[in-house]
Amino acid sequence: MGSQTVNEVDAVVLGAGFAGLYMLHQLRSNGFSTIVYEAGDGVGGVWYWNRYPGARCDIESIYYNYTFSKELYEEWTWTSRFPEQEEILRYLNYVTDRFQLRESIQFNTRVHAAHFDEEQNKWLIHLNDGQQILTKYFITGIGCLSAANIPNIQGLQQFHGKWYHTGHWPHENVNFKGKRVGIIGTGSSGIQAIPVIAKEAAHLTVFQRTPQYTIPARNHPYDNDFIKETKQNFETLKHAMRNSVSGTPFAQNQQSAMEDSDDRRLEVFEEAWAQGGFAFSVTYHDLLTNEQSNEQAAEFIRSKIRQTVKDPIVAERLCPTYMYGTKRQVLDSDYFETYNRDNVLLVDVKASPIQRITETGIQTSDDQYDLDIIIFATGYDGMTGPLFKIDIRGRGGVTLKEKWENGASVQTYLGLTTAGFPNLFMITGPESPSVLVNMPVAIEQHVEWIAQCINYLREHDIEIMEPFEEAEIAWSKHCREIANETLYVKGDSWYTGANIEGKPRSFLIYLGGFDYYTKRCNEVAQNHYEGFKLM
Ligand code: N01
Repeated sequence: MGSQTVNEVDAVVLGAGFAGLYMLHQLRSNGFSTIVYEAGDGVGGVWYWNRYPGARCDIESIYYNYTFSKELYEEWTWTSRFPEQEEILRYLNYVTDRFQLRESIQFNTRVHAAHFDEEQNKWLIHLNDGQQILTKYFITGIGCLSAANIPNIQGLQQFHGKWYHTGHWPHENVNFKGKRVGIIGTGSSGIQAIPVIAKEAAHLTVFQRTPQYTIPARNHPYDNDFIKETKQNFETLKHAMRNSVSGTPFAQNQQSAMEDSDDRRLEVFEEAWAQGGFAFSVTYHDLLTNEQSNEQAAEFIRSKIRQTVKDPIVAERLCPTYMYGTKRQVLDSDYFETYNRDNVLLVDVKASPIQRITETGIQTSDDQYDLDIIIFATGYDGMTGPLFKIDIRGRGGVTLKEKWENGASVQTYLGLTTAGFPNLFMITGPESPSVLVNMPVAIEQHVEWIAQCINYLREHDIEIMEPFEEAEIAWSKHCREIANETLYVKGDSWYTGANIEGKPRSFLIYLGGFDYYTKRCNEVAQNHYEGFKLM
């Protein structure tokens, strides 16, 4: 579509990542004129933006891909267990070309506002270049983690060196050779980047606020026989993933960690540790519901840190004390080992907080650290952040931010729709299973449901749909009730919004299981979209 002005389309989709690409494919296949707006100059979404050293997915590649096309699954061959950013980006470009999607994507274009016009029953979409586009269906595929959090640390503008956020990494190579690098943040991004940068930089200072429970990924190349067998089992695999709790074909042990003897539990943890990946998190069913079980997992990981890190003071600093898993589980490659290197220094910024950034580096309450490069691996304003960055207004000109009281009272129906915002669909929206499910599988389920729903509206001559308020009140209550039975809500993480200063605390992920969620969405559709006003 290039830079051509579009006056009206059936559907506008935001974002050309896993979600936007498949949504486009579905809508176009069903005969709806559709345009995707993408802020970047290429497809890929999160995999387009996150080009930091060491960036790779921590879901196994044979599961972290589309399953809607058997041919596509057979055509593409992943090279290793945990795919690198560059390989996933190549895959998404392949998909884009394979299904001729590029022609319907307008790149370098941000949507800054979307207002529902009650007279026309259409959305008026405002683009950053001043263009306006009218559309019947407005669908967001902007991910849960696309609004970068760059902490407001005094003095950043005065810094003479270079600085980067992991989620806005430059396309050109960043050269660390001979450089003194500082990295703030030890979440998934920081923990992937630290071992890689440490090998290249002259010196690396890690500014850690909260240590992490991280588990070895144990990445390895795939062998041809394994790939062949996986492709042959495509239908079984697809069925297993789409009917699972987490979007991956892993069964959770149904036992409590407290039911096993100390020796047996140790064996179970050791086996999972050796296996790597997310095996550890499914060793027992109650690691995130029973504090005693949780502590067993936590202490096991602490023991591994103490065994790995040679300096006992550094090892203690790296030992987390919060409940295991209440921040997202991290997988690493040689993370703790990196602290045995002579050129790596760990600074505990909880004990001595960062006070400001100076012309030459970072000053904490204890010391000044001279740096050439500062990396912010400081995460995202998750879930609501990407949606609130856009001025989305529904009926009566009410913004989504106002309706949801800045995040304090988010209410959705199925995590897909919200009352007062007709024909707005949010792929992996707040209160859907989203980030606690294998994302491509969660995305496919959402996209297929939305596409089927839009077909239904066309077939039945229905102009607009939006949920009844009672339906979304019930859904939100259901989400909160399940979450409150878990330890997740007790953690300070981006899951709860605790990572963003002033953000209302709220857990916005549906924890009832992807299988149950899918069943519920299907029931709603089969019952002629019960819970929705169809007009
Ligand atoms: O962000 P995070 P992330 N001063 O929020 C620290 C996905 N992901 O980009 O814990 C000092 O997890 C903060 O400290 P604290 C994945 O879902 C996946 O790493 O708030 N420190 C924390 O250590 C992941 O969970 C993959 O005390 C500050 C860190 O910054 C999500 O993205 C790879 C600070 C932020 O950690 C986000 O991960 C990468 C401050 N002012 C990401 N502000 C894979 O698939 C924040 N911090 C592998």
